[in-house]
Amino acid sequence: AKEFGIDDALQKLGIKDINEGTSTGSVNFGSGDIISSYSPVDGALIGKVKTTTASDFEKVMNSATSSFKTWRTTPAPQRGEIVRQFGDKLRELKEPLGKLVSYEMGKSYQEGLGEVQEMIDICDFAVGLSRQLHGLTMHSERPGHRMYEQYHPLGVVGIISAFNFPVAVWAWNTALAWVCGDVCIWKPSEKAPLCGIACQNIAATVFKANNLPEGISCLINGDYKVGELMTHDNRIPLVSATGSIRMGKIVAQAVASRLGKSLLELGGNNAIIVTPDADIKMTIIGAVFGAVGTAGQRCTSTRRLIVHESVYDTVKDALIKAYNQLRIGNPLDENNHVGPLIDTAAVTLYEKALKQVEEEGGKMIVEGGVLKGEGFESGCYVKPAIAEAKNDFGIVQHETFAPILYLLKYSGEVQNAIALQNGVVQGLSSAIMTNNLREAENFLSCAGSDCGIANVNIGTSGAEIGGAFGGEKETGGGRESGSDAWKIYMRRQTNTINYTTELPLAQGIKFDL
Ligand code: UN1
Repeated sequence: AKEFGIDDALQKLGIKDINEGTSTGSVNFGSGDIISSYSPVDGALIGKVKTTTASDFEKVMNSATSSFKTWRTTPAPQRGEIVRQFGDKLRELKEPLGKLVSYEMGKSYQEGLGEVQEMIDICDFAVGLSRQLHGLTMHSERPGHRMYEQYHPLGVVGIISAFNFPVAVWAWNTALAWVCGDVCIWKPSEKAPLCGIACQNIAATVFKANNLPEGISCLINGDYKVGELMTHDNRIPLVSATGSIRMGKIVAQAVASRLGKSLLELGGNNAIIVTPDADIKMTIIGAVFGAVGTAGQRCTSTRRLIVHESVYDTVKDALIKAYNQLRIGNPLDENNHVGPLIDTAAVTLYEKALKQVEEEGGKMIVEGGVLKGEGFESGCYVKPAIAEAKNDFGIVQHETFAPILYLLKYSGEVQNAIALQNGVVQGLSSAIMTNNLREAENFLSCAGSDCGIANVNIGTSGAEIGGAFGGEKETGGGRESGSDAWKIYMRRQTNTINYTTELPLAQGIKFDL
């Protein structure tokens, strides 16, 4: 890692001590066990982080609730100005942070930079939004009355994020929540805790420079038990969680049992439909990036290709050719396309999935396997694989967080492909490759894709921040990032004001004293 400047990056991000347990600022009160973060790139220890105990959490909560009192009364455009400064710091630190993301998580350096760019983009979006937290005005049915609605800050927002987007998903939530006047407590994935420390350091610098309490941004560390401190705590009105469907069901039930709100962004099982009219060159780029980018560890990764029988062999041959050209290796080396999986546990799940697809009758057309030898010492590097399969295979119905692509065939009308695409429990992202307007519009219609994201002539991954991001069914129904996703971070209040000397009742009710 040395030759790629990791030491320098860590230093720029304020991560100094790899042995003592890295702690930062005043709001990381960790005094619990230590998590060691190892890089999947080379297996080396990057740093150690102290976890948050229940009593540490009380201190964090106190810091968050007292900071909320200051922050909620700071005018929204001024809150936007703080987010603008935060975005500027991210611009300054884009390279070291992108590098840390790449080294701790394993995605390519280009994708690491792209992730930081998403953070910058959402900051810009949030700055504009800070002057546009609009409510509606209504016409009262009573004379001399005015009715309107306003959005107030909600309170402490809990954020639970996953290892695969260790910094961007936090930023989508926190940048919006901050301009909305909320304070945030973030539990990053225990698989990428240093990314959390780095972001907290950046946020803390900005709050300090503006004489604002650091508790507007709080960090807690640890596994699901630390997350449970948030899901069960009724001082946290909203918990935003990104991760597996299994995790989402537990979070949703815990938060619902105290009638809190949750924003869930869970698994995907995303497909690209390739119709007879598809541009094959575009299809291959979109499908290969979607399937092997981030080593298949995006919730928007392409897991299924649903190909019309008339172009099936052409697509199959082009895919095999493209996969043969993939270079797998150190993601910091920009010559490589595919980096490692997050850890060896993920490698085991990948191997199990490959075994299962064959047991269910699938046929490998690009063989997988775990890479060994020089450069692959971490044991986390695997070969992207493609299997011909059927949609109703158990393994095809399941989201395996690895670069395995299932090739499915359809015949007849586009509706048959749409039925396959919708025939899974997940509903995050979907795409169709076609130059046929009738097929495209069918896919986008109410009888078309049932996903939160439906693209035409674009793959399933790589969404821009300007749209609302999330999905239906077991993907959890939440929407983050752009459009009007901000509304969930605020509480809505309806106000009716009477400026007469009479007190008429609504619905014309007579009540004379
Ligand atoms: C995720 O995998 O949790 O659309 C988020 C994309 C990225 C975000 C993915 N912008 O692929």
